[in-house]
Amino acid sequence: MIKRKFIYLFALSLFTVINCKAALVQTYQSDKPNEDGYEAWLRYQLVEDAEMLQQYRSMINSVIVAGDSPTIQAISDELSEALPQLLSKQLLFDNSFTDSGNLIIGTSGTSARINALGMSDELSQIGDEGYIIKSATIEGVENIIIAANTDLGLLYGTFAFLRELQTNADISSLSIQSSPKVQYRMLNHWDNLSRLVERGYAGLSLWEWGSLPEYNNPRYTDYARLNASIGINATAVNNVNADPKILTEQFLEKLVTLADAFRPYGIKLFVSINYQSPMRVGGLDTADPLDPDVRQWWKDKADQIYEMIPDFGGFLVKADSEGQPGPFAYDRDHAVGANVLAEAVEPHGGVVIWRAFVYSPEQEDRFREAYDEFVPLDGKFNDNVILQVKNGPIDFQPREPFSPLFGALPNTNTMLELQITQEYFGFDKHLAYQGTLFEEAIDSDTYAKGKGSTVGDVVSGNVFDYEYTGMAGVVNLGNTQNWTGHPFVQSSWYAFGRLAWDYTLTADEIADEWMRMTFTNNERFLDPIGEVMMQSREAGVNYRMPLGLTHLYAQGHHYGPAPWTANLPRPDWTAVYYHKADENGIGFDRTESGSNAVEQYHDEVEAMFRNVNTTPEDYLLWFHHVPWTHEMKSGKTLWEELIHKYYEGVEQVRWMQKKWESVKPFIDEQRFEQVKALLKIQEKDAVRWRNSCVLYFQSLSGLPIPDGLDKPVRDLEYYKSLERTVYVPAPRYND
Ligand code: BDP
Repeated sequence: MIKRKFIYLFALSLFTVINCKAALVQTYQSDKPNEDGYEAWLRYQLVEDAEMLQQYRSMINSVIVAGDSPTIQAISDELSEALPQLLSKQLLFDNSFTDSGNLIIGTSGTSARINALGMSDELSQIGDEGYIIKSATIEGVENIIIAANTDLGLLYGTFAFLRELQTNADISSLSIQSSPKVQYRMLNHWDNLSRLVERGYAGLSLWEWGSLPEYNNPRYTDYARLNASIGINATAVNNVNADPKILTEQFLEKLVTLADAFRPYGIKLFVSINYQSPMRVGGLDTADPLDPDVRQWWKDKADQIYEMIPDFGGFLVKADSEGQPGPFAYDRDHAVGANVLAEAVEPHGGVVIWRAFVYSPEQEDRFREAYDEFVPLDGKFNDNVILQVKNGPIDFQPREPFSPLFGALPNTNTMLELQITQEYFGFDKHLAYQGTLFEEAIDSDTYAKGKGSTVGDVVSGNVFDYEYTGMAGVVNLGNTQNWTGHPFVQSSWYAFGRLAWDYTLTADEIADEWMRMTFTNNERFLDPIGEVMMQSREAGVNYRMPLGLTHLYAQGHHYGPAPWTANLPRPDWTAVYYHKADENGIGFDRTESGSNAVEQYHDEVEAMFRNVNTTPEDYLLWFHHVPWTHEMKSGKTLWEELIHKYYEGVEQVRWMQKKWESVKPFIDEQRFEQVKALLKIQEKDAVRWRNSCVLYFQSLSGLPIPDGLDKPVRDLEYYKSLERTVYVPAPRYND
């Protein structure tokens, strides 16, 4: 009897197991084919919304592209690839005008039909790169037209139109006019000639120096397409810690192939140069900018480059920073140093982008340095020099106040440098959409000319009358199939381009666009993952360095926590320099009782940050050293608030994991599983960050972990040991 019962139970459980497995497999499988992410946001899948699909199919029957240039060819190629897939229908691509709806693309010079619409007023408002997309009745037929003043404007308009379809927008009465708000919308690659990418976590450099110039890898064109689709029009292809060899004839020839691949897509090529190039590859015995031979060498070099690449953008320069050579060796300042290069490229219409990322071991407060070095030079740079300033005064930290240089240089073209690659945000492992960080930086009010002089307004030349304007994004693109490693790093690349085009867009709307194009238009995906994206950066701040803490990273690779770091050759490489925690309190005093860096801001901002009560709590420890008992707005003590934030960060990651789990049915398995696995790593890392910091700060404050929060099981020594034992793959620092 017992035996029979056992067999029966065994059979029943076997049956249940098999059934559950079947059920699991069933819900597990979505009907989406696997994707490797190579196409990024240019996926051109069949339009998901049936009503919209119907609308598009009826409105677009023939495509008419006027003109004849490599850019026009690129437009035709893109449309003939995209439209049949998006609409799953055959269209005419032979420029025939049908009486059932056409897509007409041209300038008033190349298209008689567009010319006949008499759009000169509208066209005069959009400049060289802008576009107009609208519905227009021509010869009694409803058409959609894309008009611009140049072929490049048409290309941007084409991608914008495709975006409408990809995001399933209603196109029945279109009226879009758009033009970029800054001139140079640029990527900075920190790629070494060895193909290791500094702070890049997505494989080797895209640029295959070994097979260039002969082999034009089609990936270069896909790179250009993706960038042009978000309005990027410039790229510096090599590391700012530059190898002088980039200027040798051998490498210039290789660069020609890249420039040729980028040109149809409107992307100008820049190179980062090493300031000692005249010596290192030019055979001179000095690189003094005022030496006549050096001046001549740069002129000759520029002439040679422009001979080979007529639309070459110019030079990007990191000088006298982190050991890079520069004009200081000859007792010349940054302006003298930059101007010699500027003179060399000026006859060819080139620019010199001079970076303001400088800090020396002598300074009491690294925050102050760039401002103190560059403000006295305002007005001394040639007109074709642009100063490139990182968003914050230190270095791409999870949260920084804006750099006081924005708004302090009325006579020096100033552009904004943002970081897309997640050097300080968990590399290719953590989900941390940077759109919100970019938006926060861009929207910061400098008060340079009273309220409403945001960083975006400054770098677009609205506050001061800059000759050249721009934004640069440091990217990690590599030869990994999906370009960025973590699929969501693509969203920060996308957001950078969209914001560089129009800094008034919001991170939220950009995230929505990106998700629709990259994953699906299904609201059941968009709602939860939109929330995840919008909170992801804040989660990263919370589990690493909330309330204005900075730079608690392990030295070198910047991945894991090491708030205990002290006694390095330079104090500003240690964590204790930044948090200044002891048994009484924590934070960097930048008021008059400390470094007084707050004085670098315009009055209104200075007043806000100078006063502990008006400093937003997110920035509190950036500007004030406060006792652990300091009362926060919530009524908690600073100590309690800090610990709660650390715990909240971990909970946010767990919440992100749950949200991700909920969208399994709506996307392909491959990308679902990748992100899921990465979130698991992120959760583990977040716990490590939290416990390391909480235990370390507790060792100083002596205060208990607030009630209701689980105490870490392991002790501080264990977390310290992880700094030595956990391997972190990071090119240049470990390999
Ligand atoms: C820091 C990076 C370093 C870069 C430097 C820079 O750690 O690798 O070379 O910035 O911007 O963030 O020059």
